[in-house]
Amino acid sequence: MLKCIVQLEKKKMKNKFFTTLLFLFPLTFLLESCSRQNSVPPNIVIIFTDDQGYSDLGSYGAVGFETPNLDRLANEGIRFTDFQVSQAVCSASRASLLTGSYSQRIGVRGAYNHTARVGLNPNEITIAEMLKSIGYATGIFGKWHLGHHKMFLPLQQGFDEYKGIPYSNDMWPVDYDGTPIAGSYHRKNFYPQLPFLEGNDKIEEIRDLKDQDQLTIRYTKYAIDFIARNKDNPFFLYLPHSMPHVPLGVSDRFRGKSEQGMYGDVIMEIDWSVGEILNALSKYNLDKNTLIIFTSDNGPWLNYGTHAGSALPLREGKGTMWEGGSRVPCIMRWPGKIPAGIVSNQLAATIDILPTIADLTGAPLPKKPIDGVSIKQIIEGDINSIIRDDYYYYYGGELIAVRKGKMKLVYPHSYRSYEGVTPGKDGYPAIYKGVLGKYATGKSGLELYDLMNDVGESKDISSQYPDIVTELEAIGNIARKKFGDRLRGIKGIDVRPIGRLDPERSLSELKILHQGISKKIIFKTKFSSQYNAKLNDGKRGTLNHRDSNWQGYHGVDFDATIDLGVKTKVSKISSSFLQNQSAWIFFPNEVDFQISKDGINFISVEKFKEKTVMDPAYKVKDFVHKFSKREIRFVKVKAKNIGLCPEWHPGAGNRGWLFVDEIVIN
Ligand SMILES: [Ca+2]
Ligand SMILES: [Ca+2]
Repeated sequence: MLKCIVQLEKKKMKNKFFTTLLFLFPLTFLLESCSRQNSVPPNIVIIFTDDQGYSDLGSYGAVGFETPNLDRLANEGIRFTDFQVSQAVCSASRASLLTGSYSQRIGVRGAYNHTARVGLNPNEITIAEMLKSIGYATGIFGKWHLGHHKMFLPLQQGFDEYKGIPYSNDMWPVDYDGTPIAGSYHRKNFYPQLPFLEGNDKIEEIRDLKDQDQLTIRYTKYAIDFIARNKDNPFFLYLPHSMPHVPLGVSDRFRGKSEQGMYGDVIMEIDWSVGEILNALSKYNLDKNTLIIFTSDNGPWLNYGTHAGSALPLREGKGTMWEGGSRVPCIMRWPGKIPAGIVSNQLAATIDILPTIADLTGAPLPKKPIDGVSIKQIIEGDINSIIRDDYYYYYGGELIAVRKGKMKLVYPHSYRSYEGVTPGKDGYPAIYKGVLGKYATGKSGLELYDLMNDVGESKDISSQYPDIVTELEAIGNIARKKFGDRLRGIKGIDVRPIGRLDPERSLSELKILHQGISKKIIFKTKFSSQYNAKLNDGKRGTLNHRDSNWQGYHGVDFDATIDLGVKTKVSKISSSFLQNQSAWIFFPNEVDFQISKDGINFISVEKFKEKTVMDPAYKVKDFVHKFSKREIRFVKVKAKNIGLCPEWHPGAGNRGWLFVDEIVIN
């Protein structure tokens, strides 16, 4: 009670009531009540590594290198053995950590490169915004990867300060062995120089491995400086390391120090960094008022072999939703609050971090629905309490698996596989079937695994436990209804839009009434089975070519005729086409509108010619022909596909796509 009064009255130091209090209570008692340990919300430090495997820490069974500081963190706090990311890939995983939502809910998928025109929607509330709202200082030092355009950068998502790289450290014009290849013919020439940002501005470039070698030290230095500057106020420090994502970089101090090799050296340096953070907290007497969370964004990138970590005994790695991809190490430490040396085997996830922090700090939760739950009870020592009983494993829009307790139901799907592929070494990915960096493809059926007794997902027990399968299917059905499932062509009702750099079409443009709706269409050319939207349903496409309102033609022209059934007075014909050159979708080179009364003799009423130009923007172009009312029955729209991707395009020589969404007749 007194503590609260003291806090509330802090600003009114001079008022009489407070002076009276000073007289009434011994000064020492009052000072203790005011000390940061008791009355101020905790500082939050999240250290997030990139592609570090489940078993790449001493306390998780690392082989060939030691992690004394991380082990100390585990000895002084809680270690989770069943901790999940939302998708085993950078951008999606980061979006979940910062918003407490399944990435599927908020539309973030995959790993953005420099061509991305999307990012975490600025309307989403991040941990930084949440904590800023109750007065925290907020800083991020490291890899962002939630959109590199200004509107998506950390300063626009609740962070006071930012230093680091906007996306992955391998998105640069440098060969796997470290040779800069800018200007020469090379697949990595697709990338511009890797920018290093301060705030919203590029301040330098990471141009070679020597620059990469300094990243861990630099991020650590910035982090410690941030702690020093904010030692007297609550702060949120987010330290998303670029390492151990390839290309590996390590300073001379740790190079050659581990038995494992370069990867072990890199983890040892990260471990050193954790030690530096611990030292800084201790130096400023912040230990007892700081929650540190250490975890990784996804499992190891196994086809980099000696430059990759390990998730053993888990199955597969990064890019898959087998446990090796989705299950990551996680340690939390808060002396005095989290009992020392405890281990929880309960299911928990990065999406639970935001609500847990809200619970611990009193910060208000985001107003929009999120998916995480507070695991405060577990970290305070009730290690066996079941707070999260189910979980959805999505990857790239597909519902791959669902969990209930230790049971995991995997749906039939194709997946990237590292099995049977000889991994690469010294910074090179595997060569599979003669192609550098290619993955094998695995295929699963409907499979049930008991992760309690078979954490390596080796024994499908679905036929023995049909009731459990049914029970888990029900969870999967809820997931699909809420968030959709590309494997089954289902759109979710609870999804929120991704942030877009390019202006999106308005709702009135997306749903329209016209005379062609439900009328018969005759297609002369073949559209893709994947992009098979209707052109006579009054629905038009958004900038997302996967929104199921686009019809796609792969290297093929478009030629379709609508039969209105009877002669109809018409004054306007229009069709729109999509451009998203990063997805190999181009505007047509020619659009031809034709009309006919009998379906035999067609008159071309207007032909539009388009020149293909390099343009990274996602755009929809509406081709419209207007005329004074005429009685017609048939409308034909023809559009010429670009054919092959142009010379300047990364897909040069491969078939380009043409996307059309509706034949609108008024
Ligand atoms: Ca990653
Ligand atoms: Ca349509």
